[in-house]
Amino acid sequence: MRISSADVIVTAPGRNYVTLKITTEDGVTGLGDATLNGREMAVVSYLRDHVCPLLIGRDAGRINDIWQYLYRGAYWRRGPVTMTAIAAVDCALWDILGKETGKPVYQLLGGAARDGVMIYGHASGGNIDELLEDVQRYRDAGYRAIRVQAAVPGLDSTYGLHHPGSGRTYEPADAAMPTDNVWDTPAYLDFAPTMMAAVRERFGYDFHLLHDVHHRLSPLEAAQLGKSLEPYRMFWIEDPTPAEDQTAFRTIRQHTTTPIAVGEVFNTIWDCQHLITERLIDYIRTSVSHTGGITHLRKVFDLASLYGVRSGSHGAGDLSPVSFASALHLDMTVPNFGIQEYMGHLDPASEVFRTNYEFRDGYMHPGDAPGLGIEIDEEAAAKYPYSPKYLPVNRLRDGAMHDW
Ligand code: CS2
Ligand code: MG
Repeated sequence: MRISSADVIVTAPGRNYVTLKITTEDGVTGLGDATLNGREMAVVSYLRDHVCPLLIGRDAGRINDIWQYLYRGAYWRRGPVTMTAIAAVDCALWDILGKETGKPVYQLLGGAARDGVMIYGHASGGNIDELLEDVQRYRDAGYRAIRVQAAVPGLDSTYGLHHPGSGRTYEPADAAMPTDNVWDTPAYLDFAPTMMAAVRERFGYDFHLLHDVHHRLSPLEAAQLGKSLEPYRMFWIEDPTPAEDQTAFRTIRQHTTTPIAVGEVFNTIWDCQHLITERLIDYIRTSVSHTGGITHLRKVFDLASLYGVRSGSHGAGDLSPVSFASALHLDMTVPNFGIQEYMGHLDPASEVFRTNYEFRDGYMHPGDAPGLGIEIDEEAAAKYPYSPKYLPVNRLRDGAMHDW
């Protein structure tokens, strides 16, 4: 099982994706997602120039050793670029091991701890009526958990909504230069409880309700938000404050019982350590493709399990179907699984990535094909060339840059 080649495939079926394909001397291939939204080519270079040449000739079955070799051996550790590159290698090696042994990866990880993976879908609207219509759509489709976002009245644009005229896509990274959005915290804090009240009033309480704050509040504002949402029994509020300021979460915790989810921008167990061990959060949102792959994310979830923190991995559309398949295999096996985000992918993505996962009754299953159960059609991939695309940036009314 020696590695004979490692190739990076860059394609844009609906949005930009970077995929690592590792091939063994026996011709077995494995895939890993290496997409870092808005900074894609940094990971491409890291892989092509510094990682792929180091893999040739190595035993593909020594997944732990290769992980340590890339992490410790680089001297420069952590960070999104490094950890996304390592993740892609790690997932591709698990994929190869599955294909070699004829087993789906979740079996290699110790087997299923559940029958399926609860996912949450994303309802949104330009106003509350549109949002309620969208929630209805997810209810009809059988979702047991729904994230809700709506345009904040008085603001020209609100991040995280379906893009008008774009069908089901949203958070589209569709601009050659980042556009400026304008943000107003008091307007948002006034609006958020009315949005949740409308959703609960119409649909009741027999499904999980989630909301993403996109790192925009101060600790006290986040505490106020959490308190104002308590009557609506949120499953979580996500990223209430910028995640790198970790003691902020102590303040939020002291004031509200609304559960908190954090971690989509974290890359290692070290980033999560204090939030978990000090029980400052309820869900850890690190993803398989930005946190060192299955091998490392498993350690994060194991640490979290000691402290009653559950998993809730990031699964936005800028993580490719390869990432989503990898996440599902791990989600099947962790005892402290909480929920998995599923934003879905645009239609051209299914031309390029052949998937095996299946949605049934609110749950996803990764399927039983050997490995990750995902293939890439490189001819189709070549039809969708890369060009740089950016999400918007966020400014306050006075023009100052703000978090998003
Ligand atoms: C969002 C992300 O899904 C989420 O929770 O916060 O979509 C995030 O905006 C993007 O992944 C950024 O690349
Ligand atoms: Mg988020």
